[in-house]
Amino acid sequence: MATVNIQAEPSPVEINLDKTALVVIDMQKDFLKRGGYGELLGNNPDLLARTIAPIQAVIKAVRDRAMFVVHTREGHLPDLSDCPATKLTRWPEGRRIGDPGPMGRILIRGEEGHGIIDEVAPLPGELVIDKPGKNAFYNTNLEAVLRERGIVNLLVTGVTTDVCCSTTVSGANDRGFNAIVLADCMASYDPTRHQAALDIIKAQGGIFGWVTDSKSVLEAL
Ligand code: TIU
Repeated sequence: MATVNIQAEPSPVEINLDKTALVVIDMQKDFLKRGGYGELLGNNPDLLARTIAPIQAVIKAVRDRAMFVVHTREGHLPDLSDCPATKLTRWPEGRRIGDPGPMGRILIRGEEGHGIIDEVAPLPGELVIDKPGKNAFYNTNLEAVLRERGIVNLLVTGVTTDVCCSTTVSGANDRGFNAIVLADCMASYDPTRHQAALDIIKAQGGIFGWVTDSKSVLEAL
């Protein structure tokens, strides 16, 4: 049993690495590249690029320790049968999930834009969770897989802090997982919302989890 102590806020956190997984949330071209879903929503996807190098460093360290790695992808079936009407129609026609874009149909499974960027691509044997919602626990088998493996701690990275990452952290917390967020491995399309989401996670003695960074995790590993 390898137990390590990670410097974090609001307090240091001790984790057993055998019971810890790295979660890499939605590092998809649709969010990080021009012409994807993120840009369609009015955002600058370049704001997410700063996460790539620190995530690469953490993935490498975690793989070197043979720890479990989970990647997630937000997206929908080609017939959109798993996409709520409210998620479709909130934006004008031509700028909706399923509409054609330069990387294929927006946020549709199997299209180029739905894929994970090459820099942090999953290795064979790593779990890839396809999720229809923001929260990675919603309508997926993530909870079952983590429980089967005895995972209780999640090192959480990816995009975006205030949408898919914060909802997944909240979902993890409700299910009894310790969520430890790596701030430099996570980004929002708005730095103010990034900081606000992190502040909410670590407030009130760590109401949803902990906030740390890649340097502290790499030191602990
Ligand atoms: N819009 C936004 O910031 N994010 C999303 O829609 N999905 C994820 O965060 N992955």
